[in-house]
Amino acid sequence: MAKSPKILILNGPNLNMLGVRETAIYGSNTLADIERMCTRRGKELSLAVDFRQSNLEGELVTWVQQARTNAAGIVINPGAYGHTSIALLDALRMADKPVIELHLSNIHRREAFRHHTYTSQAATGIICGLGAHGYVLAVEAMAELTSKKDRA
Ligand code: CA2
Repeated sequence: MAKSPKILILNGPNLNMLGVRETAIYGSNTLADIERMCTRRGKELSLAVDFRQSNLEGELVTWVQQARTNAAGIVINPGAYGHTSIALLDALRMADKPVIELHLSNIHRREAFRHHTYTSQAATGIICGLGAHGYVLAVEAMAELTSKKDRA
């Protein structure tokens, strides 16, 4: 049987705290709950899901670099690094893969400093404000985007 193509789902700083605090903004699902939702939907769509979180900018950059050769597409919730990190933007630009930027909250309804993200300049598409369900939508969009290109 053919191997399922893999998508990388990256989560930036503090997202390991989901479901513990600030549930009014980010919902009550934990990151482990969201990983299960993505893995399940991925299986239904014949996509393997590699789901990771880091609080370290450099580690996220390294994982994006590695995706050049070992993933068919990247979904990233960059957390606050989306608003600050040119390094992450550069890495995503180099990836040469479909990239979906995702935020649980609607960053455009929040403080002005959250309205701009550097990383969105490298994104094929952006999902925000739909909570944990946004991740499932991102997996579905990735199935479509990666079916059109060579898949890793
Ligand atoms: O809405 C999103 O997904 C964000 O990427 C979340 C980031 C925030 O800086 C972005 O502006 C929007 C923050 C993640 C922090 O997550 C926490 C979870 C629970 C408790 C505290 C923080």
